[in-house]
Amino acid sequence: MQLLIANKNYSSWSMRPWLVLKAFDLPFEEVMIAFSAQPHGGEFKQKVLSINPNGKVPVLLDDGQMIWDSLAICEYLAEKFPQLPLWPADLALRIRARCISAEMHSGFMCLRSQCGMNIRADLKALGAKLWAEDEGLCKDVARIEQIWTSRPSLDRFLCGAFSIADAFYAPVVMRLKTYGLPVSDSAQRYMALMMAYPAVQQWVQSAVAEPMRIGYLEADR
Ligand SMILES: N[C@@H](CCC(=O)N[C@@H](CS)C(=O)NCC(=O)O)C(=O)O
Repeated sequence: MQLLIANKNYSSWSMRPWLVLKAFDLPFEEVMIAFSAQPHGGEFKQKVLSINPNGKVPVLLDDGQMIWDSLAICEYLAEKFPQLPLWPADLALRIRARCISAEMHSGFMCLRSQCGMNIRADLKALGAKLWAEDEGLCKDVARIEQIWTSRPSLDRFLCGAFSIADAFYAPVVMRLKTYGLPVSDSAQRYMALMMAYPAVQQWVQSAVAEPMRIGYLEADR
């Protein structure tokens, strides 16, 4: 399997299937296509378009198939490796995992647009300003609090063991940290658990070490 991703510091969609592949120790080759300086264009776009007409990453290439959406990739992996609990084995937990992953996939637009993922940055001052001014952002974080604090056990992941659902919320953990948004003790415990998870640590270390700074993805653009 080959997983096409963009810069680890910025690409929140790439992070999700990458974490799932790593967490379950699935063999894959990572192919990084760096964002270009032009928003949604340049060499990045040309390279991605030559493989995926949708023009976006992540893309999984496997066995002659191309899967071009983070949730579809995770579903594909869950089907390909049915013996592994990519989704929880328990029906109720599996329903919860699927619902919260779908909710993340299609929602939280304020958080996603106002607080772009930028793992190595410290944007707490901007975060405080946004928190004071943006009601939509506060509502998104309140809903995330609800989801995180209703996990089955406060010392475990969103649906017990690490699953696709946690991979979907990993970029939120990064955003809350970068922008210093205020969250409850219970949410902070979940964030600490995620930050200590080996696959997350690996992604973060690579993100911090990336030399490229893409202007339009920085808050001081
Ligand atoms: N819904 C898609 C979103 C993919 C997406 O927006 N990817 C970003 C990178 S994080 C991208 O390729 N952006 C390039 C562009 O829009 O030109 C998924 O889940 O994979």
